[in-house]
Amino acid sequence: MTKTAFITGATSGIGKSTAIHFALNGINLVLCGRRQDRLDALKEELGKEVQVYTLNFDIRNKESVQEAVDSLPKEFSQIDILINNAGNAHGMDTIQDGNTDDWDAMLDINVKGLLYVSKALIPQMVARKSGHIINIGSTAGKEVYPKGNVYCASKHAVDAINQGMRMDLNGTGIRVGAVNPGLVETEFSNVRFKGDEERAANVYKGFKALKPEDIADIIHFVVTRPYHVNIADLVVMPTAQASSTMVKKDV
Ligand code: NDP
Ligand code: 8X3
Repeated sequence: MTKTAFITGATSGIGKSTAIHFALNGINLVLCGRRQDRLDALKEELGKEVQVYTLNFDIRNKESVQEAVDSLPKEFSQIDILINNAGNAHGMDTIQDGNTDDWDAMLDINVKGLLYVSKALIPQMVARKSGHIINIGSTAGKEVYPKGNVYCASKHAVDAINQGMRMDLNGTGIRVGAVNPGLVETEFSNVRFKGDEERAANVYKGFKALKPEDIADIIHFVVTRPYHVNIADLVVMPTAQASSTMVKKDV
């Protein structure tokens, strides 16, 4: 039976690549983000392969999240796969120099937004006794690096929520797992460094970073395992990376 995936943060990077990969593999899509032009372009492109519906909302706003989910037309209202992907780092500063608006953004989007979307979609999965939730964590949720403080805290929270969700949903028929990437070349660093293109590009210079397609391929592998197989927690890094602070770069 054709499945439907709900992907947050589908307008860029990992979410966008996952949408493309899913479409090429026959999974219908509900694509979410705030940039309408990008949602429209994706609908136009991927609509040639599968059924696509787009939702424009800010995951920080719990009323908007619920309204968006409630607005889904009947043919998209059964969500089989939830990819909790929307998120970013905002700034990279010591704790003493950190910007409190950046802290709010990271905790409100990466943690609370993920919770709001999950809260809106889990009841229907529980009622149907099926569903698959993939939480996109990070190596930053497994270890902390200098100046990563609040971003790492937000991703450690995703790690905890992933474990807690899996426990609370045990026995409901819903699978819960996390995919935790290391360095992936997306718009992530452009957002983190607030449009400083050179600083963003430097993050991925001198080694072969992961591409969003690499993560999309892994996510598709995770969601296509037989029902009794749940990939609970997966960490993936570029070969050149050994930890958040150890990357072999050719200079
Ligand atoms: P991108 O910046 O390329 O994509 C981020 C996506 O999140 C965009 O589609 C953006 O859409 C969406 N988004 C951001 N804020 C909001 C918001 N308030 N409401 C709704 N949507 C929002 O980054 P990545 O693809 O790299 O990041 C995706 C996930 O992967 C994040 O959770 C990130 O933490 C995680 N990750 C990234 C790694 C990396 O090295 N790149 C490594 C490990 C994890 P729009 O702006 O249209 O709303
Ligand atoms: C993104 C990976 O190392 O830039 O989550 O924090 S890192």
